[in-house]
Amino acid sequence: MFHLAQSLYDQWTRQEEYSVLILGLDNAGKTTLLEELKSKYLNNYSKLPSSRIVPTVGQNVSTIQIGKIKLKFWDIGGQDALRDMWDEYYLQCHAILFLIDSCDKDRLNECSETLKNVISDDKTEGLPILMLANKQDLQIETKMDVAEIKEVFNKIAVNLNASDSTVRPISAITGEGVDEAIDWIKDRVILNKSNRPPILRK
Ligand code: G3D
Ligand code: MG
Repeated sequence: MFHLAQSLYDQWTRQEEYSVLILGLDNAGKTTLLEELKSKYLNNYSKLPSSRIVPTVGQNVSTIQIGKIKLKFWDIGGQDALRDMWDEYYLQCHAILFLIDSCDKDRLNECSETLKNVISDDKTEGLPILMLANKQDLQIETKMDVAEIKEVFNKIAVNLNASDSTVRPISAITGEGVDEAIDWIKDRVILNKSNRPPILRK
């Protein structure tokens, strides 16, 4: 009897944990975004100054609590050599955040080809994909606005039949757009949980 009560109690108190991959070319702002998430959603976390954010080798992982669920973010590095390892994470994740540097027109083609590779991999089929037009705070002539970025990236997602995706503006440095991005991800992983069930944590 005690065991039954204990197991029911365990089930009630367990929390759903969903993993979110943060992908994008090197320099897109992935690690800066993770720092912003930590400082916004973790108690007593002081953000690293941007001078201390170095190119990511290996992975940065952080888990935040949003309402009743946990979101575990994985920043796994975007340099060319590291991109080959992304697919090892696809089957374990529940959503993808794909960061685009809105000020780097020169690498737009490389960036869109990279997104195509992500979406056309069978292992990402059905995953919610949130494309973030980052660095919107910068006031420089070469900055692409969200409409321009949507024009390129929405088309890719639609052509490749990504089942649930959108493009949103963001600034990982000022934090603008971050809450809305997290809300989108939270709603989508819950909607998709029969396809990708969460991990239950105590
Ligand atoms: P990565 O992890 O995707 O490789 P980083 O990218 O987080 O290391 O960021 C790369 C550079 O872009 C950093 O500048 C960082 O401060 C800057 N950056 C990231 N997000 C934003 C943003 O939203 N706005 C602005 N203005 N800059 C951003 P440095 O100069 O340190 O290389
Ligand atoms: Mg990094």
